[in-house]
Amino acid sequence: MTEPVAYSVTDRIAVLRVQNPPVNALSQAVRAGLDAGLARALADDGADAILILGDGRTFIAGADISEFGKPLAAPGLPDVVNRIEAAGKPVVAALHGTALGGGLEVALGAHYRVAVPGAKVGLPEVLLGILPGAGGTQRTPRLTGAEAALDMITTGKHISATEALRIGLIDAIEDGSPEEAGLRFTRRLLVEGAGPRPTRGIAPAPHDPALFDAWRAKVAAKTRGQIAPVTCVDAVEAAFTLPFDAGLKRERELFSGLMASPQREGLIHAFFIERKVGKLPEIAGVTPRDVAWIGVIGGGTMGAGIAAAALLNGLSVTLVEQTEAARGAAHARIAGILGDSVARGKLTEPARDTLLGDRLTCVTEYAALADADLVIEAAFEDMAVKKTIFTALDQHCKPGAILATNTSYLDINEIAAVTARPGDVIGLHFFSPAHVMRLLEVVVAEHTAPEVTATGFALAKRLKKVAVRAGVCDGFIGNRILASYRMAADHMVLEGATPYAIDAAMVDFGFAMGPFAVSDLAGLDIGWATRKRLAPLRHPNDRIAKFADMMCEEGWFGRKTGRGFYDYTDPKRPVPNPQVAAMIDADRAARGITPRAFTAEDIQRRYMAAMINEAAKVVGDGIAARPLDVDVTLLYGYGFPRWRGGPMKYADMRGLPSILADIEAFAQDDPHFWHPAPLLTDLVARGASFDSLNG
Ligand code: T1G
Repeated sequence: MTEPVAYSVTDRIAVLRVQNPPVNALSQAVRAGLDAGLARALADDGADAILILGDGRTFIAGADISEFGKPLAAPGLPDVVNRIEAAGKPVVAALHGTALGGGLEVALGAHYRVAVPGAKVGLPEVLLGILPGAGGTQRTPRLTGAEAALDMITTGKHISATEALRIGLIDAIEDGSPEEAGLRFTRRLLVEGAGPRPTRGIAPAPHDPALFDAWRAKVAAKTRGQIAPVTCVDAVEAAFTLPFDAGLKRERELFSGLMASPQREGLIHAFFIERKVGKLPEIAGVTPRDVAWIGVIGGGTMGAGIAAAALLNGLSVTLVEQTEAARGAAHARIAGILGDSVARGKLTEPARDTLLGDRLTCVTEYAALADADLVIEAAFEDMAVKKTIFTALDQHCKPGAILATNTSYLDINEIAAVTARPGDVIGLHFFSPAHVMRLLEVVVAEHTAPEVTATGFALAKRLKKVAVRAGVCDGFIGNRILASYRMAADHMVLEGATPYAIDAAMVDFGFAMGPFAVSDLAGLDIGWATRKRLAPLRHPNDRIAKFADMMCEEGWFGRKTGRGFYDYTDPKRPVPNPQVAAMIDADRAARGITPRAFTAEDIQRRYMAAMINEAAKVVGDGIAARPLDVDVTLLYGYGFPRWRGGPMKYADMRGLPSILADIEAFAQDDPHFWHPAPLLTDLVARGASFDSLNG
């Protein structure tokens, strides 16, 4: 076994090389190794300086997150960093890859920092619901001043070596390997006779309380509902109000408080499931097919968004539309999206021109797709339309080309059956706007080959999306669960809650938007079409709200028509549409309902019960492989608050018996809608959690 920290001496410089793949996380063994290496270097008469660097792809990416929640094994990181800082010989950290969290804190304990050009640094603890707990909140502002430190620590963003140099966080950027760069820099220090330079010795700027109040207000508004970001401001402020050691103590207290919070638990869950979601036995070791050139059928909002996402990530695109006019409109739509990227500084004008000129072709002939590696159909949601398209694709596309549909609910098995290659057919369900939303449901049909599924996941990675495996059913994972909690929201309106109270309660819960505001944004005509489509399949006892139909009959389709549940006369400040209440009243009256009051808690409990119950059915039916697939879907596609970890994690943390009790109580009033999911009942009976099924 390799040692976690290797020791060697070159040119009278002791090199401590951290070797803990894949990211050199600061496990107990690495902390102990750094401590031992430091002691050895200090006692080594052959070493005049000490260089810390990381082996492999990165410097140290932070504390070992998998140790969180377990008892802390000595030595603690703050002590290790303090001992590095107290060293009597100059200590240099040579950074490459990503020096993050505790990794950067080790570097801040060192007396000098040099980075190779591509290196990035950051203090991303806030994204895990905590704060830098090994001196980062005290040392960073001593080097960079308050503003830059607050910006890094409250956002968790990674910054480039150039930016780190500009703000004073590092001392130099040097070419070469981290070892070459580090040795060259350290040799120079020794020649200059530079000695230890502890960061704690730097006097912070005078305290400006107004600055911190302003940051607290700004951060609270931006990260509504979260406790870590504002606590980060408090910790940084301590660097300006307390002596160094007292500041460290304050940081530790605030850190421990956050470590114990449920938000930390939710965020760490989110971190790990995001990495686990693509690990599926069916594609383990399966080599994906090469995809360099994709075809897109349909240049509407969805098709254009998919094409733009592909172009922005290095793929060539051929888009097929039906008419010359539609072809031109599609090209203009894609050009518009790429133009936005230029405006936001994400793309240069020449790069955009190359993409539009050389990488994108918009045509009206399927024959142009003969050499495409993968085609994504994003046409009108109608089975007959899809069948016609897939028949044509099957004729025109080369053998081995993957034929994907972006349908959001249609039966992909039925679509695949019109081709002679059902093994090559798959669902790739993007979310609108497709170049922005990170979620991709990879819908695996009955005959989809594992290689094709693996290609779906590889494509998602290429497009910087998070892919979730879903099975075929109406709505797959996300929209099927949405249909259920959306229905529960409509029922609450029929019984007496206002759409606005429901939206407010769910925003208060942590959602980015409430369900009615979301419907307005998506377009009320979408729900209307769904209700019409499903009408023949409904049971007579289904309670389908009529008020939304009445609104659509008025031509109110939400934001795009200026009116829906809200009035968008001032698009920045929507207000409740005053005419909606009368429609809801009419719907209630027709059903003989006397409205009753709902508290925010009533709303949240019922909404979450519907979501969790349907999610448990989705897992039980095998549509989602594991509860974590539901969590990732809701986090990345439906605005679920990340700090709650996802609906299944939320259910586990609240306790499954409590969720089941709510569902059973609702079933007393409405036995037609509420049926406890067998999986949930089973887990409660066994005293088990959803997480126990995550593997
Ligand atoms: N601890 C444990 N495992 C980690 C890890 C970590 N810090 N970082 C990554 N991994 C695992 C990850 O689960 C995956 O495992 C593999 O490494 C590759 O990761 C005291 C308290 C470094 C930018 O928040 O941002 O320091 O799936 O797939 O895309 O103040 O990982 O292969 O089994 O993400 O190249 C602060 C978190 C900790 C950094 C690399 N640090 N990591 O991205 O690979 S808190 C972080 C990342 C702290 C101190 C505090 C990224 C990355 P597996 P990957 P990548």
